Amino acid sequence: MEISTVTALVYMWMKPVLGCLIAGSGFSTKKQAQKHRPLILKSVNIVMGLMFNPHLVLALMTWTFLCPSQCNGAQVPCAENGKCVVEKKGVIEDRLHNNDNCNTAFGQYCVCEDGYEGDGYTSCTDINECDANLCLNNATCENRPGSFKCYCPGDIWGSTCNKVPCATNGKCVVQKKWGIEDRLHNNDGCNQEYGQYCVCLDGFEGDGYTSCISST
Ligand SMILES: [Ca+2]
Repeated sequence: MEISTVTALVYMWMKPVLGCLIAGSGFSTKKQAQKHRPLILKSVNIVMGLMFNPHLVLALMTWTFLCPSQCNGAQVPCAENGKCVVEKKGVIEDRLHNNDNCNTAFGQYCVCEDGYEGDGYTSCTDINECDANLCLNNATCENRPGSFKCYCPGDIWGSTCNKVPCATNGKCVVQKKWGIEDRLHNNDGCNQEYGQYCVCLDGFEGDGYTSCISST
C-alpha cells in the first residue's frame, strides 16, 4: 500500500476526532466554532493532500463539508433533574429538543432545573428550601423534590404564607419613598413579601392584625 493511501486512511479515520477537538474544545460559542472549524479543517486537508497525494484534496474537502454529526462537538448528557440550555441574544433558552445531550460546539450547556443545585452534568440535588426559612409567620415548611410547601396558620395564605388579613377597622399600607401609602387594591390581604403591613384606621387603636378598637 502506498504511503499516500495509508496517510489518507489514517487521516480519514482520525478526522471525526480531529473535528471534535477543533470544534469542541477550542471555542466557547457556536459562532466561534462554526467560524473557525471549516477553515481549519480545510487548511489541514489542503496541506495533507498536497504533501501526500494531490488527488485526495477534492475527496478530503468533500469529506469536510459532509462532516458527520459527531464532529459537531462534544455531545454530553445532562444529569437527572438537569436540562440543556443555550444563550441566545443574552437570553437563556431551554434546548427542549435535545435535553439528553448538550452539544457544546453550539454553545449549549447543562444546568439544574429550578429547585435543584449542582453542576448540571453529574448531579442535581434537591434544594431544601426549609433550611432558608422561606415560610413566614411561623408556618410549617415541607421540603419537596424541586419545590417546597408552606402550611399557613389561621387566616394567613400565599405561597410563603406571605398574605396576612388586617383586623376589622384596620388597613394595609406600604412605605414608599414619599411616605406611607394605602394599599387600596389589596385589602383582602397584606403581602409581606412586598413590605406591606397592617395598621388601624384613624380613630382606632391596636396592632392592625388582630384588633383595632375605637379610641374615642
Ligand atoms: Ca426542595
